Amino acid sequence: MTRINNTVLIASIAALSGNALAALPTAHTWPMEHIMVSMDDTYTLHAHANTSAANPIEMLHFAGETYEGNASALNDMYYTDQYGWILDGIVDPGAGNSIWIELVSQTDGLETYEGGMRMMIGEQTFNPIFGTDSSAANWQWSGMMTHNWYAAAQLGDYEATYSIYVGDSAGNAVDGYSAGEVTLNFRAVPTPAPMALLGLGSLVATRRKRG
Ligand SMILES: [Cu+2]
Repeated sequence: MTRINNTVLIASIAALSGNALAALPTAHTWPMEHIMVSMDDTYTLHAHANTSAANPIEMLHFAGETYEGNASALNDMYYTDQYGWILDGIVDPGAGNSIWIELVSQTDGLETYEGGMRMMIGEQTFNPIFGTDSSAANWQWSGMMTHNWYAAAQLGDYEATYSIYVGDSAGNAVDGYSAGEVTLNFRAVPTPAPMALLGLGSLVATRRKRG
């Protein structure tokens, strides 16, 4: 009996992952890199990422993969969803307000699409945000861990600087709070050997850099 159950289970998983791989990008690159957003007792927001221009998040292109629906924006692009916005401690924007994140400046050619939890890629909108495709520069953050998708068509280094502020439901800054700022750094790197498809890509790339 156990044997039969296992066989059925394995067949179901194979069917599921087959569909998922055909339609949606996967969170290929690990670990998660969280942008910690906090508020101090003077109502000033802070945001911190453990990355820099010298230690950027890599954007990878996965040859042979194509994505459907809004995720097709990532087709033939170098991309990552490694960065995730997350609250650090208690952040209370006040009733009716929320945390907004607004693009201040970025390298030409960097694009952003709305993501979410990494385990729920099928639920994500992939809507263009932060000025991509003429979208608004500001984006209303739910306060839940959100891993947006960053993409670029060309190899190279990219960065984006954001203001993190308390806004009303329309995104207007609310008096009494001070904004924080953070810069995210990216590097679109050449596709490593097909091992990248097994999830070993970043390991190989790291070794090569140090070696
Ligand atoms: Cu995360």
